[in-house]
Amino acid sequence: MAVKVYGAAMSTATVRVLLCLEEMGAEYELVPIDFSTGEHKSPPHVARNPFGQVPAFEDGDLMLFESRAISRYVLRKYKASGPDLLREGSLEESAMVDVWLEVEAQQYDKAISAIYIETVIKPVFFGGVPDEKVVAESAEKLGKVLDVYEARLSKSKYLAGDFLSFADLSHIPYTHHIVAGPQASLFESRPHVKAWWESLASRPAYKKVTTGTPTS
Ligand code: GS8
Repeated sequence: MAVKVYGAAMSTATVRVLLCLEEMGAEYELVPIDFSTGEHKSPPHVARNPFGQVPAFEDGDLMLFESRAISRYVLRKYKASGPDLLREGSLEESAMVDVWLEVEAQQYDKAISAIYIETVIKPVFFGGVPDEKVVAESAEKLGKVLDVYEARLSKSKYLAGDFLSFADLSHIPYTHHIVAGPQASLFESRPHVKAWWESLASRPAYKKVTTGTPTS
């Protein structure tokens, strides 16, 4: 039986999980959750994700939430059929994957998500206008994070080392939107970050998952 992802195409956390499923060539069903009717806060969905958020994930009797934890489960479950994105065969390499996944979740996500909410979610889904002060402050924060990435990526091809890992893939969902908007120069002006992004964006899994999303 195929695993199920309860989510939405505009949800960056849902996209994180779908990218991993596609990378591993897994069979899955995407069950759409309709935010416009508040389905994410409905009792059946809250039973799947107690925070009333997407994604939620079902594999038989196992129910999971939190996109990074779901993604790790997917990468372990299907490890025989796709790239080795967690590097669990090496203590050192898997530790570096963990380091850069933490950086993504604790530094990158915080800065870039605010830009995404202001410049994509607000205007596209709520007909609102971006708060330019929030955008400018977040762009400055993101620039400082990307300076660290530029230095790191001048020493290794990918974040955790000279191998693609989940730490890289986990950046795709927000970056996909921001490189298509007014903040694209944050990426284009840093040559190693630019090359890293181009390498991620050339992956078939990226193309498959992001084609057809609202702002692609
Ligand atoms: C974040 C989930 C989340 O914010 C994860 O799964 O990684 N740390 C969690 N989901 C948003 C959609 S963006 O992907 C969501 O469901 N928002 C609705 C809400 O909070 O009410």
